[in-house]
Amino acid sequence: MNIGITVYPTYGGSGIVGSELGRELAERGHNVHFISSVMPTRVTELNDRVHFHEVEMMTYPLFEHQPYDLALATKMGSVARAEKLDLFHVHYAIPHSISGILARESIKDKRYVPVITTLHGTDITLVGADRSYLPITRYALQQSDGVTAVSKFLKKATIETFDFDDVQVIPNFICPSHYKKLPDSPLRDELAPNGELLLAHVSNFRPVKRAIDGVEIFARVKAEFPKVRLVMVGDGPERAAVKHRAKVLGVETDTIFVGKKANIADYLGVSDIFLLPSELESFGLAALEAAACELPVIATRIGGIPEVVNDGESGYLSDVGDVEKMSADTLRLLTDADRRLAFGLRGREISVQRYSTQAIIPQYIAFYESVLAKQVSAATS
Ligand code: GMT
Repeated sequence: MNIGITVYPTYGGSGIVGSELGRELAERGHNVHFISSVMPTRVTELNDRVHFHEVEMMTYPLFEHQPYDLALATKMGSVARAEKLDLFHVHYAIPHSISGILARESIKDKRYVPVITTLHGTDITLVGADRSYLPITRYALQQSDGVTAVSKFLKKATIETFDFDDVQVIPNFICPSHYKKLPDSPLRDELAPNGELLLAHVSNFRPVKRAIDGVEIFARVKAEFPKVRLVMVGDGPERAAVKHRAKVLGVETDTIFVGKKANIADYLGVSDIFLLPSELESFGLAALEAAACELPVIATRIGGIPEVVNDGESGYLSDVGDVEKMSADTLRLLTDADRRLAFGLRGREISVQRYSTQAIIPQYIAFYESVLAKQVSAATS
């Protein structure tokens, strides 16, 4: 198949999922065309099967805001015709879905290119549900030729908010040979030079991630179990506030901020426990990546997290903001190596069985085929 993929290229889990899906599809013999404003950060290699088409934007003084959605639609249409695309797969409904529909309609007398929309979370739960975007998001869902959501939670939210239920759940995925424990990595000694145990947090430091709760947990844990450090991976608006809180709590020297990293697996592979105290996660890709690296996950019982983390088996779940319980759970795992290792192994087992590329990529391919088959039968009936 010739597949056009559109993602937010630099920010967030939806861009990671769309980019890695493209790479996996190319490895399975499909031709993938990424269409976005810049090359997605996770697309590290272009080759015979992986192509990138930059959306060019004309700037004009009249435009207070540049109409990216129109430029994207134009590019999608022209790439579809030039590369004979079989389908568009857009990640995150706003505005990618609308741009795809516009592209499809603008070229349909030459070629009908169906639009598949994958919902990732805030495109439904926050942004899409806001009054300013709700009607157009509902229209995007209704007009898409196929809609998938990354968790059962998100499908339920889509039904409740948009009264739209034609959604197939295809969960996020990890490549098990990439996300794994790295027992011999020298990075471990760099981060924990005195044999400390290592807590990890990975996020974009937006308020929804509650990264401050991460240092609150760390400070409580460290008071009882001093031989521990915390590595914070990523960057975003709350990083300075988190750093400040670590200072106030007296744990700044053992809280290591490493910033944005291209390869998160390097850090997860050498850590011991993962902290994800988010207010909202429709899936929690970072929790899956951590579990695949055998890290027990301390997280909140929200959104799609309980679909990824088995409470009491591969991690512990708590109410949002309950840093006392999250600290007690972390301590329990720090002081009981057998339990920590058993939770890690169970997390790895769940990740590989349910969420490996081998399990999930065929579901996307089958979904594409079902959408294309519907098109053929509609055209011949
Ligand atoms: O967080 C967002 O605003 C959007 C989105 C993104 O692009 O990162 O995040 C969502 O998609 C991820 C990939 O499917 C999920 O793992 C995240 O849980 C989800 N974020 C939220 O629901 C807040």
